[in-house]
Amino acid sequence: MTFAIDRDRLVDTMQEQAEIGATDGGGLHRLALSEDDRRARDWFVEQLKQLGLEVTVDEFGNTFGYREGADPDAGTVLLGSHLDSQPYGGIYDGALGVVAALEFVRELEDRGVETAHPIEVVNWTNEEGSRFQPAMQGSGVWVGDHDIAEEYAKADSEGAVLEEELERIGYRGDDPAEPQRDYEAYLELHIEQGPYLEQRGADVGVVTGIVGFSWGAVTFEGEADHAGPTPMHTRSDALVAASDFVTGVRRVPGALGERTVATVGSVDLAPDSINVIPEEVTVTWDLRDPDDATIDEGRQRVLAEADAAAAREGVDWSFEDRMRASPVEFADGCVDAVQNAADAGGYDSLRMVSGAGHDATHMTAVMDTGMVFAVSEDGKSHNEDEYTSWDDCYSAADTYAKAAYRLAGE
Ligand code: HGY
Ligand code: MN
Ligand code: MN
Repeated sequence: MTFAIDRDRLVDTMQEQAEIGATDGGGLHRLALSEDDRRARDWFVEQLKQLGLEVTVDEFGNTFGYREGADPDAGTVLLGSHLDSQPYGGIYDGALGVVAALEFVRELEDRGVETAHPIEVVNWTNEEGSRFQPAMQGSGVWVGDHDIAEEYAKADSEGAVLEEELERIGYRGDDPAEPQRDYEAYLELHIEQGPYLEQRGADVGVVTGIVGFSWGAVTFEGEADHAGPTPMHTRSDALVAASDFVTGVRRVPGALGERTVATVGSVDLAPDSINVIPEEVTVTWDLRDPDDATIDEGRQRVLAEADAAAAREGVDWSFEDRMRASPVEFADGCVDAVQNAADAGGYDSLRMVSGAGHDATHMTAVMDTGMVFAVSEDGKSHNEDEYTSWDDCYSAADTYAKAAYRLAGE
């Protein structure tokens, strides 16, 4: 039997979820543990209940829907992604993976198929790492890469504490945030968020692994003073040092690998007044590469840039690491299941490493893991203009469903 999902229902479900936290610009503002994240979670739980799945929420808000399999001894196949978004993100990032997992189970129900392996659908807490760092936080706690007490104590830029926000939205569940079952494999569908599939004219991505990360923040401390009477040569301007650092970070990848990328994405300064010399500026770094040693080398170079910039302006500086994740490779069995599914669907596929982080990064620590990519038009993402055509959404979701069906077995 060729297993295929329902295209119209996939589109309808995508449009339904996209209304929760919708922005005027056609994107999503659905920050982790916000009111809109709560509404998206409630929507997700309702979908799970309609499918008759056993719903559980763990103590970090990771939310699961479980479906029995025919073989009680077979490991559970875990499917899903995340529903939280960037401040002005697109409607596909994370959501397409959750919806594709739901559509797969809906198709099993429609066909009355009982798979050999149990199936579980998941929505991970705070994949984006925008409001609270690090990224992939919920899945990281679940596999034991983060200490839950430390993550509970994290605060956002307004001072809201993660643990209180989780309780406020009603998603601090009872289950321990760790595997409660024996798992066979994890499979995640996600948009590529880069240009390679479109450039090569491929329909779907067969993902073989994910790059590693170093995230951190540097704080420059100068001296607030009056913008008028203070002579230029006596100033200690934290923003001048930070600006010097930002251009330095931009040069770091050129000295390393061809896949190295580095970004300063967030700036916070005080006192933030037009006629006061900036006293304190905090800027973040996000450095990635497929090779672990290159990431460490890159982090050292970033810190050297901070030291040089501070010295040139005569200000103090300090830093804190915010995240360190090593590159991961996916299990051959999962990569082959995705490749065979793409071939069975008649899709042109491209094997590739993900430049974006995903919850799949952490899953490799506890089970065989694989991913399917959907085309991102113009490679755009983390932007309201993020776009994947419904045809491309379907090609990837159909590949995903076929691969999940292979892993779950009849
Ligand atoms: O940062 C990332 O790559 C992911 O979007 N959290
Ligand atoms: Mn994502
Ligand atoms: Mn993202």
